[in-house]
Amino acid sequence: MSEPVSSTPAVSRPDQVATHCPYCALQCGTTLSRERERVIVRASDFPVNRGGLCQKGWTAAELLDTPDRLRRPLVRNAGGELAPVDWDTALDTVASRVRRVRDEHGPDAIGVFGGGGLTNEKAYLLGKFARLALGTSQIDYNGRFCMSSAAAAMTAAFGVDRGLPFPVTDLGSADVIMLAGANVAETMPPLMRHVDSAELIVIDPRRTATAERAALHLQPTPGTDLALVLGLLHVAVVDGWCDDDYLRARTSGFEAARQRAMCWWPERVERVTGVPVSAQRAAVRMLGTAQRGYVLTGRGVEQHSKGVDTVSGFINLALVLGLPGQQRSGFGSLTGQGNGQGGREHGQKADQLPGYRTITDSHAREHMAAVWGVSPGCLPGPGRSAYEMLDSLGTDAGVRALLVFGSNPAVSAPRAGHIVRRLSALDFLVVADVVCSETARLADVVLPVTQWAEEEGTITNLEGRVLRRRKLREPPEQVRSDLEVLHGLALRFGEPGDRYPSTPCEVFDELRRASEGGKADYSGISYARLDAGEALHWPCPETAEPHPGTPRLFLDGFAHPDGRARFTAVDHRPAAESVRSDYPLHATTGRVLAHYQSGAQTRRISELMDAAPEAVVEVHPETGGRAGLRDGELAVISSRRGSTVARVRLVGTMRMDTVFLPFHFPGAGRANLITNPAVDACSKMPEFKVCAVRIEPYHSAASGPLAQPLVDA
Ligand SMILES: Nc1nc2c(c(=O)[nH]1)N[C@H]1C(S)=C(S)[C@@H](COP(=O)(O)OP(=O)(O)OC[C@H]3O[C@@H](n4cnc5c(=O)[nH]c(N)nc54)[C@H](O)[C@@H]3O)O[C@H]1N2
Ligand SMILES: Nc1nc2c(c(=O)[nH]1)N[C@H]1C(S)=C(S)[C@@H](COP(=O)(O)OP(=O)(O)OC[C@H]3O[C@@H](n4cnc5c(=O)[nH]c(N)nc54)[C@H](O)[C@@H]3O)O[C@H]1N2
Ligand code: SF4
Ligand SMILES: [Mo]
Repeated sequence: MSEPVSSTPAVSRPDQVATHCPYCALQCGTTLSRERERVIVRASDFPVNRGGLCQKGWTAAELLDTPDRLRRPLVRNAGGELAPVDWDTALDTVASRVRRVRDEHGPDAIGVFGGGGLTNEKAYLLGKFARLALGTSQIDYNGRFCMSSAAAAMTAAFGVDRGLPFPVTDLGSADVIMLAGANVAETMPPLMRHVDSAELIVIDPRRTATAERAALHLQPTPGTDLALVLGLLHVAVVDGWCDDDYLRARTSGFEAARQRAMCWWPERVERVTGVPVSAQRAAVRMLGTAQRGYVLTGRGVEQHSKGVDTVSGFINLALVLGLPGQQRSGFGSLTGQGNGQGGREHGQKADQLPGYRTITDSHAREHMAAVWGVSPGCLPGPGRSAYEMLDSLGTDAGVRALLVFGSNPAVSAPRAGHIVRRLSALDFLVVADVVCSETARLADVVLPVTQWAEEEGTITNLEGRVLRRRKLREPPEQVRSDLEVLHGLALRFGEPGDRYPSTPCEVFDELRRASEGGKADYSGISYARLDAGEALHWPCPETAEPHPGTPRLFLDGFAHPDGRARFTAVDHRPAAESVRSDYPLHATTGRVLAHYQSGAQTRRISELMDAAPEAVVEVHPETGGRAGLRDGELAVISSRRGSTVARVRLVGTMRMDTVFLPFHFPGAGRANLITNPAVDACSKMPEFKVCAVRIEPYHSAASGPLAQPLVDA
């Protein structure tokens, strides 16, 4: 059934355009206008945000003209400085240096690192460029750090992975919503409008702004969600909340999952997680009695070395209660980046080809080879995952020349100190960005690219709806789009120019064909339909009558051959790193309202810097007291991988065994100096959300490398 036509009209006035926020996956609808010399952002009445925006959204235009915006290509000169050059010089330098690496070490010595903020067109062309023009298997992207655990678990359970298999607006009719490891009040504030009328069950070690709004807050030890959700499944079975008809008709594999859960009786779960038995029972009762219940996961439960199994645990719980694939209930994972959904469908992931196809599948290879006009044998196989690729940089068998489009791993990758050393060990580093990010500062060539309000394209939001990004104004003179950059580079690698179109609409038309017949089928979607205001959720195949798109997946069956959702039998295990006497506390990391990701964009916006100027660490007052810390003073937080500096914020609702650090800050304030790069064996997601640390006052710990606290380095 098609959703009502909604409000993303195309351009209505020359100085005004309907588009979407440049940041998170909610993709709030905005209207941009030029008023005198300024660009003004206003919220539009788009279904996901209904006239609301968060602080990041309404201040986004400031980045367009940030004083240190990149306006010329830069090449590192003999003196070691990044100096402005013309585009031909920059692109020729990239081509000759990359070719040299390829000649000496083979195509797999070239790596490409993409981003979930890139439009669908950019993500698609980047994957094609890597595999055809460079001939490398070594391409992955920052979405590996974001949605990979949820994607793997949802694919296993449902046969297809779309973050929300239903529109956001469906949440408005929910009576109970479980938010497991998601702090939407800070990470997607306008989403709160949709969940406000429901009773919330929030699972988070911290009492977040979201937890404040909850009817029930479960506050587990970081890294114990799998035990917790096994306990919830146990309670659901024992207390009689199973939907037996649903289990029989729509699922398979329940018995094995049930048996595992039977070993996780509530008292045992309380000992492991710290969540009282009564709270476990209350949570299951709330969801069990709900007429319209939803279970949603976020990065809090996913960014672990057992992230996939943990998400599978939450899916098992949702299945036993009969929620997924129903009109008025469901399971989903909240996609993170602007194009976090589309970014994982079009082939910038190490193991994927466009249309959400698997690169090792011979039919998929044949299909893509035909679209690209090459033989299937030309297509490389799967490459390394994001952390594995970064860890290999500059090593003998690893990647020696790297091209980064749309990520800032010097700040956002786990064990960032090590990753900066690896980036520095490369023979050659190229970064395309809008500002000179911490990663760009390490590069040999920096390519200045257009920003959201200066380009056209499409984005797929957290509900699988394809949206149009539209252009308000021309970019600065010497700035090119990522598509133009890829086109220019491909020519220099001897590729025919028409294989790399540089207009978004042409790329999209090719992407449609590439996706045809794949899981994420976009073939029935066109710029014309989107510009007419149609709400199109994939899959949307090309059919004789225009296909209405698929706002709700799985209503008639799950995407496995037998139409059933699959339970996965999972069991709990401890975090990759346990606390011990010299590192007695758990550290977890995440986000604050005012900043986005590595902060490359939001640290340049004055209102956001006023709101959150520097790295902080949240600590329970008693824990702080024992460590000799005072509110507002600097502390050093150390793990086996390194130390970071942050200003102490004593928070009475913190667990006494846990500290929290946002990861948005650079230099010595990088939370990722301490994080654990242990990855999930299946998804290769790093364990951002738990590691063992100690905390001490800055003045008693500082020496050498920490001499300049909180200063960008
Ligand atoms: N303001 C802001 N909004 C954003 C972003 C941003 O950078 N800033 N980024 C966007 C992106 S890419 C993403 S992926 C999303 C992420 O959105 P969220 O998943 O909501 O964000 P996080 O803050 O990473 O993690 C959510 C919560 O997990 C909790 N947590 C930590 N460890 C554990 C644990 O072991 N178990 C449980 N149950 N919870 C735990 C943290 O305390 C935190 O409150 O946000 C998007 N929106
Ligand atoms: N400790 C810890 N670390 C984390 C996380 C955590 O919770 N804790 N979360 C992880 C998650 S979920 C994510 S998504 C990652 C994100 O971390 P990053 O990948 O570093 O994300 P961004 O800061 O958004 O980096 C995007 C970069 O690309 C630039 N850019 C923006 N748009 C474009 C474009 O169209 N083209 C090009 N070429 N460049 C562009 C921006 O200026 C910026 O420098 O961080 C991960 N790291
Ligand atoms: S919630 Fe996300 S999309 Fe909406 S304004 Fe904030 S950052 Fe932008
Ligand atoms: Mo993310």
